[in-house]
Amino acid sequence: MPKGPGNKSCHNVRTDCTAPGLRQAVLDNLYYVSGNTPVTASAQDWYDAVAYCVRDRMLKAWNEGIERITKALDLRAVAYLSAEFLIGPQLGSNVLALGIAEPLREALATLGQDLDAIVDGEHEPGLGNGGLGRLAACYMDSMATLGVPAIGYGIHYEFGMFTQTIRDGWQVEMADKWLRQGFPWEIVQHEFAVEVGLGGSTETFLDAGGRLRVRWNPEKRILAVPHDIPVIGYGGTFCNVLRLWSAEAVDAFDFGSFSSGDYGKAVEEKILSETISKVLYPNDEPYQGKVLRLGQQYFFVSASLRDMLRVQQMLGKPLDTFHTTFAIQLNDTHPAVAVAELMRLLVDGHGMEWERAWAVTTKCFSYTNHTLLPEALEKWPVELFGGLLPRHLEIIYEINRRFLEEVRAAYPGDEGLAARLSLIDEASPRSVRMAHLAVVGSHAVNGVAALHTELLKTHVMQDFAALTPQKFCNVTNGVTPRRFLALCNPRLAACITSRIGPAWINRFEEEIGKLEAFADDPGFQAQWRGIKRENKAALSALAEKHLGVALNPDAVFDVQVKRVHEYKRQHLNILRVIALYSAIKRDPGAEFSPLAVLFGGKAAPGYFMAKRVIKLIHNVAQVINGDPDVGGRLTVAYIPNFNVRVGQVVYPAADISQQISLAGKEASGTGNMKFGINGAVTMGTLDGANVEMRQCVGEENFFLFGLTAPEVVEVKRNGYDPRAYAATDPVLGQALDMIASGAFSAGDREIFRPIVDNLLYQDEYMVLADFASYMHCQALVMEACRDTARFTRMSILNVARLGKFSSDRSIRDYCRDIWNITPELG
Ligand code: 4GP
Repeated sequence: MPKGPGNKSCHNVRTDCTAPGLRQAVLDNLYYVSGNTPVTASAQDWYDAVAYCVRDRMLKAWNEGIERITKALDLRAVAYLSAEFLIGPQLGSNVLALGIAEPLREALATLGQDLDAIVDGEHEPGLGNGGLGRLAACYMDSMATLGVPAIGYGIHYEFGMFTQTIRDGWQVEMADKWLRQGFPWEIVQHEFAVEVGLGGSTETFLDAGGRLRVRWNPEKRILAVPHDIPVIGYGGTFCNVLRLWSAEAVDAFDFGSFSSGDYGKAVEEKILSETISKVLYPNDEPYQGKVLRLGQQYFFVSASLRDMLRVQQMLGKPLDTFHTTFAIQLNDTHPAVAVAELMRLLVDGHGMEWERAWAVTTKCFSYTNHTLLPEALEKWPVELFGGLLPRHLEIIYEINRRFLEEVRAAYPGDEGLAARLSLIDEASPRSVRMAHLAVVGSHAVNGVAALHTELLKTHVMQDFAALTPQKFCNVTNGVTPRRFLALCNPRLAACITSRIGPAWINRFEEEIGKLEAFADDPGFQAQWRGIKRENKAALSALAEKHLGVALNPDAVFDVQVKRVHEYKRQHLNILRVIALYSAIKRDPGAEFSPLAVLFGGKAAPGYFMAKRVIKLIHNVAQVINGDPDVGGRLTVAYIPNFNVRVGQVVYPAADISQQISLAGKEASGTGNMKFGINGAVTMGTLDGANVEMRQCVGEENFFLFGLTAPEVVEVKRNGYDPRAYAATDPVLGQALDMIASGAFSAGDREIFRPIVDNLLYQDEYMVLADFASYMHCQALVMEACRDTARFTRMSILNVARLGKFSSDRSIRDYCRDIWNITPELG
């Protein structure tokens, strides 16, 4: 009998996708997996029963996926190496991919259960900081949907991104124990565990053929155990795997110590080993000295490469064709040590000649850069690096020696150039430049938006771009329209499908433009507005429940959700809010269309200024929301613990999306795209992917303000003086004075002094320079919002014209320009 999801006549309890079959499967799981009946089951038991039922229906595609990679000799698969995969809640997206929402809903209803409530109750794995980790997850979704064989390799952190709670307006971090109640989506594959070494020393020896070889004798060994999570493509037929490594002790228990009575020592090794995958590091904090972080990076990279080599050997393919089996993508510099590790495995481990090994290595790797902030480019002090990875440091020196030889041959006498390009920064303390290692070891280097790639080529990596221009290319980011429209905004999705059919879900770029035909249709416009209002009401209900803040669903929802960082300029936004508040106070009777300004996002725990900005936003909110003169026309709210799940409620409810980083600082942004495809109109600077989004939607459908990247450079070159802006713009001057005078801190003039002083005397991200232009833009936004038909048209066109920003398009670009892989589907 044929089996598998989609075959409605099949009655296997693990594959049947009819409502009665699903009902039976859920009941079976409840009974046999959780040891419960519907009478005794908790919400968690129901969730588990449903999750296992859905997972069963993914296993056919999953097993076929693994067979595909391990059996097909001529297949090139992507190995996506990323220290972060922010995958978000799994149940809803897997149900969507399998297309079983309706029968499952029906089945659960007969058991007195609500599918949406079960989906909403999932605790998501927070295995990423923000954009970079979420991008990796969108790419996994697109690769599975397009039929690109891929393995995502990462770290199975025991504690993910911290949970943010707010106490008295301050961010307080709590550990994210995402595994506390188990994670039904993963399968632990003990048989593929590998040992990873750390520390120790190296020695040379002569091999049987009389060749000089090097051996690394690590001081310590840790077991890397793979946890596999299926990533199923839309349609449910193609499945890839996300393989996350967790660290265990090679010997969990030292019986010697135990029998001599030292119980603590008996388990010490276990505890030390497990710390490697214990916790995700927050970004936006200095890397210096975080030896554990380098340990994590090497740990997952080494385990992943050895896993790939195992596949290569299983296929019976010779090692010098390794690059034909795997295209290895380095997601930022976090996995860059892979370049040295693959060389070590090939040269030391398999006795390959250096030149051949280098040719294979550079054909395997490609590197994506995600940041223009110089402080975010990883550098490891040589001493720290050599202590942990002595053999890798030697290999990096050798790579560097050969590389600089080429540089000197091409540019004789230019020692300055050699020093700038070197993999080693000679300034004290000497350090290894991971971005340089990634560039030298890769055949392709890409930025994540056109402007970003341009700035990489002309500024951050100018010398490399001059040396090897052919390596540099751009792949503008994208987001998956499955999770960030079909799943998170079911009302809008149904409305779109009713007009243009369902093909947009996996052919977004090709299909979504058809919506443009309805942009001025009054009936369609009314339906569109009705949906937005319902989405806003849903978010309001949540805000009321969790924050006690009443948001008026008829107000314009103006939203900024993202990591809190000075370059993203949440403080520019709050200055605008203060200015609007002052205007109301000056003339409480004047007309003011209702506006709800919403914020959300986490600050790195050690980032003093960002945490103070969160506090300022809360204090401003408290004053404004409680002021009878405002009368609810202006409301401010901070949505705590912003994560994928919260995003899925926020994006569909926004009218205005705030993308206000200083031009030249945001590599791309992807929140901008998530808002846009849900019909929010962007208020933004010409930064990152905003530039391309504006080109696509048309300048009349985008609210632009602020300096351009070249203007930023120009103003700085001429000596930027923020105080001059505060002195000449009374609105700005007053907003700053209000903060400084304690208007939002019960008279306390100290608490926000660091913010005000920083803005007046430094203002690295030029908040004050862009303020007037931002306020002018604000007036245009309010005017547009009052013209309902015009604004609805803008909103529809934002969705219809953003087809390019599907991650499917990005993945096709990678396949064509970097990986040389032809997607099997679509
Ligand atoms: C982010 C960038 O800041 C953001 O502009 C970009 O859209 C995203 O990567 C994906 O490319 N970087 C990070 C990080 O999240 O940790 O460096």
